[in-house]
Formats: sequence, structure tokens, C-alpha cells
Amino acid sequence: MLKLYTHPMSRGRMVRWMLEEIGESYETDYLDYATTMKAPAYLAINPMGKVPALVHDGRVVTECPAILTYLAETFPQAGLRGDDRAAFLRWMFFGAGPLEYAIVNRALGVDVPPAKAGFVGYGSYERTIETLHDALAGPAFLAGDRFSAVDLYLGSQIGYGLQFGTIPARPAFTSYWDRMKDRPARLRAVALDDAELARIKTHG
Ligand SMILES: N[C@@H](CCC(=O)N[C@@H](CS)C(=O)NCC(=O)O)C(=O)O
Repeated sequence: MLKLYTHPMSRGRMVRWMLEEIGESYETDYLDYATTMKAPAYLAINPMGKVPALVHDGRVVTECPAILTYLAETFPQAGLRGDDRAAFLRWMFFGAGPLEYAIVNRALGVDVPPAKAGFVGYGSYERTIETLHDALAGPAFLAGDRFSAVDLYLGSQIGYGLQFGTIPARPAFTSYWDRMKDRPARLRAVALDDAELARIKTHG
């Protein structure tokens, strides 16, 4: 039994894409940012009061990269664990830490003073982006020659970054995102979340 707690305008889109890739049946509980996401029933699942969260047979997993890794490992038949496990873990954690916070701080207009770069986990936005850029010059995907959950995670970050201008539209980034953005599982996930978004806009 798999249940996704999410909102259609959230990082939960990544988890829904992953669930569609896995192909197992799952339930969705859409939460409202102001009310159900902060209610005791949900805070018992994720005390952060944030989405996404996944409950699998009574066990809770939160944090997108943890959920994606958990699903890839729990359903290995989907072939999304990454052929190169070292690369898989390396880039999954790079995405969760340095990349996410380089992008978030860029969006917030927060710059790391150069003198403090050694203290901040991502050093600088520029160094983080260069590192990601160079990583994409290797095999077709981050953990080998086929798509895996780490591509879904970093690809999603790149896709959103390109859309919102927080990642530069360099060919390595646009071609990487182009390699995965039309996967049938992603298109199904987008359609499901977009339908919920439309429903919220109409009915509140
Ligand atoms: N580190 C978390 C971030 C989760 C997160 O910040 N979710 C946002 C939506 S994308 C949220 O639920 N915000 C609601 C709030 O904080 O009130 C993850 O990777 O899953």
C-alpha cells in the first residue's frame, strides 16, 4: 500500500513522476497548504508540515531524494536504482544539498560572501553549476547509460531551474532535460497534477 501526500504545486510532482515510473498502484491525498498540511493528522506524518510525504505499508518517508531512492530500491524491477551506485548516491546527495541550496539562494537573491565560501556547503552558485555541468558531460545519464531516479531528481531541478531562470540555459542542461521531459510516466504525472490544479482553481 503506497500513499502520496502532496500538493499539485509542489516538489510532490517529482514523487508522482517516480510513482508513475514504478507502475505500482498508489493513492493520493492532496493537502491544502494553509489547513490540512498544518493539521495534527498530517503533522503526525511529517512534523515539518511540508509535502511530499510517502507512506508505504505504514512506514513514512519524507524528503524528495529519500523518497525517490526508497522507491528505486524497494521496486528494483523498475530499473531506476542506477547502474553506477556510487554515482547514484553522489549525485542524489549533491542534488539534495549543494544544488538545491545554490538554486534556492539564487532565487532569494542571497549571495555567499566569497570569504565565507569555505563554510557554506555549496561554496558558490557558480562552482555548483560548473560542477553539475561537467557531470553531465560524461555518460548519457548521471548513474550510467540509462535513466534512473537520480536523473528524475536532478533533471526536475534543472527543468524547474530553466523554467524560472535559476539555471542557465546552457546546451548541457537543456539537452539533458530534453532527454527525459517527455517520458510517458512524466507526462502522465503532469496531467494528473495539472487536473488537480485546475480543480482547485475552479472549486477552491
Ligand atoms: N526538503 C523537502 C522540501 C519540502 C518542501 O519545502 N515542500 C514545500 C512545497 S515544494 C512545502 O510543503 N511547503 C509548505 C510549507 O512549508 O508550509 C523535500 O525535499 O521534500
